[in-house]
Amino acid sequence: TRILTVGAAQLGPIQREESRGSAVARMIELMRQAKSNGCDLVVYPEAALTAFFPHWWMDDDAEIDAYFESAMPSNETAPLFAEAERLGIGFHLGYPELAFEDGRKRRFNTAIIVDKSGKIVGKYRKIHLPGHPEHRPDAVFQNLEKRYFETGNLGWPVWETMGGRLGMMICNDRRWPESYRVMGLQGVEMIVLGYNTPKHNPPAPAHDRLGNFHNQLVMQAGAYQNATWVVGVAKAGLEAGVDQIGGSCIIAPTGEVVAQAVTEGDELVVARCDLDLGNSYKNSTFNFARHREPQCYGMIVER
Ligand code: CDT
Repeated sequence: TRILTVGAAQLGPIQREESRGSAVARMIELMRQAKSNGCDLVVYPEAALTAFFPHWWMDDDAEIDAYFESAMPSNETAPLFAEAERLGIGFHLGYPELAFEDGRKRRFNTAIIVDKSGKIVGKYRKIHLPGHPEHRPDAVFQNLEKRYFETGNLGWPVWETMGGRLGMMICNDRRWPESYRVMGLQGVEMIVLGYNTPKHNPPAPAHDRLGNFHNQLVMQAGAYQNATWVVGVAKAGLEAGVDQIGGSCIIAPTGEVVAQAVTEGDELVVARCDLDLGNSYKNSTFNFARHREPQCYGMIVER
């Protein structure tokens, strides 16, 4: 057995007027709880430092950029890195990233893995961006990720760190089997992800009653079908007028939920994860080399 003890650090709402410093202080409190619960790694939500701004329309470039980080660590997140290093605990953090690449400013919905020495060992940029680029003034809230972010350009690598093979995805990525499978093909042992998922889906309100079910359904299926742990962490509760699901959970390679949040506030959920638990699946039912038939899967990448 190879045990990686993980803390899913769910955050309750962060209101528009709350500073990043205040959000980071809440995250440090959860990090300390994680350490005292024996965690090696603490996992924070998507875009964890502010209210989830794709839920409202902004025209002004400077106003948009103010929600992004152009350096990591930034001044406001430096205390989180320092505390992690002091405690000797790794963490996963989602944040909007302002990059200067290919001679222009680019915006991504990004996440990182930081190891126990405080070093950034992996970076991922969200690939499946939900929502719409145009203003929908009649909707009760916006879902403007297609306006504020570009499609991620880093693929889905996996990283050997903290004794395991770890990968990342972000929120909407978890609904797509391809996200898991690309990492599954690299032998991933734990996928960490954060999410901001409204309870109400304006284009399809009939789905609203199924939000928590679908959240769990996709992560459990992804975990089992790829013989990997999945750690999904919410920013939950009523934030800037948008009510978001909680349900942060840690899912085993068996597909079973082993720990789950019971509130919609700041809450730490802990599990001792045996990274070898997926081996019997990787060697039998999901022995990809033996049982996959990729010559039949072409349509998946052709359209
Ligand atoms: N942040 C994010 O990706 N949220 C989306 C909302 C889409 S509504 C089905 C999600 O997939 O949870």
